Amino acid sequence: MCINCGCDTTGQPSLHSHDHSHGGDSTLRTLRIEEDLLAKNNRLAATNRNRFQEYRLLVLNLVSSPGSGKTSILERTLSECRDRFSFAVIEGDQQTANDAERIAATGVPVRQINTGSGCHLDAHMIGHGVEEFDLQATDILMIENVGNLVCPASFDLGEDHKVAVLSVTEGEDKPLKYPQMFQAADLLLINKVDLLPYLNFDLEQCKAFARQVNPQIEIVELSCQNGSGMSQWYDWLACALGRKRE
Ligand SMILES: Nc1nc2c(ncn2[C@@H]2O[C@H](COP(=O)(O)OP(=O)(O)OP(=O)(O)O)[C@@H](O)[C@H]2O)c(=O)[nH]1
Ligand SMILES: [Mg+2]
Repeated sequence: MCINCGCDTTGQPSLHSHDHSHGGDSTLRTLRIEEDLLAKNNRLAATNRNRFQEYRLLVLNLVSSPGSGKTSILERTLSECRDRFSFAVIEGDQQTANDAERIAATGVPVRQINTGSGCHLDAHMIGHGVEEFDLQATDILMIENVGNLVCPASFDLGEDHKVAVLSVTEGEDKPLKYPQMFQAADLLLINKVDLLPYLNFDLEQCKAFARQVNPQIEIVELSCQNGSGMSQWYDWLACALGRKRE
């Protein structure tokens, strides 16, 4: 169990061999604290969701391991879609404002949240994170979560969709190894496909693994380096916003 964030809250406590006592009901207490933590987050996420609904704002939570290309995808998307949609961005990282600076260079309003030792964004952070945005004038709020394929899966931020990003340098088995994240996502962006000629990455196998853990997941292959597949992603954004505004 992660002591930073209380993740693994929905699963069973991990088993280990016992030649010692746990001193009463400490495992039970740990589970209760985790349940309280998630219940509180879920309440705040519901408040966020109601607020976003008032503005019919499409909210996406981008989740992935570090370096899969979340910020690069956002940079290209914001630059190429500035005439189609108005955006705001929240950047989550443990430290630095590097990603917020990259987004600010596109001219889109951005807020950096540093989580310190924390390994995910939570609903409370997002509630405060949007305070300075003009939500009335915004179509799509992009939230780039902390790079981590585990903990962000458990924390609802009030988003409409989690969008998982997996780059081809990470190996095609990641959906099987980290199923919670791929089960929680509605869309999988497979990024860096420009690198496929140099790798032993089995794209079809990766897609099959993703569908094995989540048969409903939509998949877009793209490269934000050479632009291939980006228009499919933009079409997905337009559809998702359209559904939100129906
Ligand atoms: N070849 C190639 N490189 C890419 C692509 N997308 C991103 N990169 C590179 O991958 C590295 C990481 O990209 P970022 O956009 O910073 O990744 P990130 O997911 O935002 O990283 P964290 O915020 O640290 O989790 C950078 O060196 C990018 O230039 C791509 O489509 N193709
Ligand atoms: Mg980033």
